[in-house]
Amino acid sequence: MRLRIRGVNETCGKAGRKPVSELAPVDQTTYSCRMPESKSLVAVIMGSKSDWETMSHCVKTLDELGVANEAHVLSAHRTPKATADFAGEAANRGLRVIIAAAGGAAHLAGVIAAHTWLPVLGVPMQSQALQGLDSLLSTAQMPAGVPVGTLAIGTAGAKNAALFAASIIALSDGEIRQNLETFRRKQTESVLAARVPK
Ligand code: RP5
Repeated sequence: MRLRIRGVNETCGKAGRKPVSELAPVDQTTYSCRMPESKSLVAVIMGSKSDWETMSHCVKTLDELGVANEAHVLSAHRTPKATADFAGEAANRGLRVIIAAAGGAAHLAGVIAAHTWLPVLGVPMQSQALQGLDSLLSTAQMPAGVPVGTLAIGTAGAKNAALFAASIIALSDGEIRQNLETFRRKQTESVLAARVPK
């Protein structure tokens, strides 16, 4: 028996409903954001401007380490075409690592990773509903084949994503390697210099 699939222009359900062909057309504008050539080695992408407070720590750390970077708001679900375009062009623009931060059903890092061979580091944002556990699982639990290197939830993850990206860049950049080593040395010194009241 052959199944008959209802055509899109057929009415279904209540009498008097307009066929789809008579309805106002859906706006199918696709938005893209072509990026200029840049000297950035790392791109920091966040799903919403509301992620900036956390991700500013990532950018600050990259700046401290002397890693040329750029930051953009792009969303896997609110700007899907622009996100795919960005990821698809990233390697040719000279980017070497992409850091992607999102909260909730956080598929941004995975979607970006699907469109580029560059290493993608995911930073789960602390969500209101589940304190970031939702973001962590949806960023980390990528099925085999398209990896996302996932960091900790929130500010710690934002800073560590910058340090991890710098380590990747340092494999082929002596200046960044020195900056990273200096960062580690100062961090060690400040911990050893710490004094408690007792
Ligand atoms: C995600 O949804 C964003 O990455 C953000 O963490 C979260 C909430 O976004 P807003 O509703 O604050 O724009 O896409």
